[in-house]
Amino acid sequence: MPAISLTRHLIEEQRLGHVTPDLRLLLEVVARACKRISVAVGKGALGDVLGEAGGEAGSINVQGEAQKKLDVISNEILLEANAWGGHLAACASEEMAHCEPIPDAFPRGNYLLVFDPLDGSSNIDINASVGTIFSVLRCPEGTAAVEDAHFLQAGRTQVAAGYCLYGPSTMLVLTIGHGTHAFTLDREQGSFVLTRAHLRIPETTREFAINMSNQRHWEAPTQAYVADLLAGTDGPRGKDFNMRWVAAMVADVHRILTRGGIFIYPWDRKDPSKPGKLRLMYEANPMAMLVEQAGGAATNGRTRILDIEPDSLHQRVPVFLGSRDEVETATGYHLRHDGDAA
Ligand code: AFP
Repeated sequence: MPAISLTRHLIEEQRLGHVTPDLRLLLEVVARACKRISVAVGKGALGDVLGEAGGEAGSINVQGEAQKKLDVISNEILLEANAWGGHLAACASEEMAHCEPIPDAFPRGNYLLVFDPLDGSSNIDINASVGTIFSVLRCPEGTAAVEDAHFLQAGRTQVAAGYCLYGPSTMLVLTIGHGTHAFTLDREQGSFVLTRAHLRIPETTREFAINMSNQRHWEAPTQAYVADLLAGTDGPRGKDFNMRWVAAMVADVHRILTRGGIFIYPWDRKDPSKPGKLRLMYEANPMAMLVEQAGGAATNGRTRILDIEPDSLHQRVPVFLGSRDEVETATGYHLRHDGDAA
């Protein structure tokens, strides 16, 4: 059986009516940009790509976080690659305060692209996994000048979502609403090859991912849920759980898509002004679509992530995603707590 490239996969999806020619082009362009980012990441210390952006003074992004050189390089690669193809109306990035419409010099398409150009960038300097996360929305019909408000659509309206993981191998994981599929970059050929079609997340799990150092800041139902996981066979769950934390959501979610588990970044009291750490549009929505398409579930502890109506481009949310039964259990702790409190 010959290898199925990403190009062939998308052409077959187009024949089935699952993807328009413009969306196919968009996804090919994003994949090409990810190959360029993969090369930049792979150069490491030899490529002058490590460390902070902005020289001595440093550079801070709209999230108030220090930017790494590779954050800036990856952002520029994605913007440049998507500017001229005629498939997009505008891009929004975790690294930019506002959306960036396609320059007037180029034709405008009907899609909006949202991305976190380099997720987990604190891992760059220790040579651990990082990734790019992206989401595609339709530009509302009749939009003359694209503004941030046009991006504020619930995650269930995404037409495609994916990530590229720059790990020991580079992998693109993609959904266009017909299953979640994984492609591995063949570095000799320079193309992504389908290596796992229709990923399925096991419904039950014995593995969880959370940054335990924040434990004292969590709200009561999150404390109770994790305490019961930690109690193992001695507690109400009656089984032992294992824990993993890569500190790059792409890598943690990739493990869950591969062997199951629950990923949690809950609300905490460290900075009560922030309703969670992760961004709805750049991280939670695309990952929730990929996970649901693989048979898993994703909530903010109370509500399905994909049903949250965004109120701003850089909105943050708590995230519980992965194996369906475990996400339902964790969500149950929060809903019961709210019910008791009421
Ligand atoms: P950066 O891309 O800004 O480094 O953040 C990555 C991330 O948002 C997400 O990928 C991780 O799950 C999470 O941060 C790790 O956060 P902690 O450092 O608080 O554990």
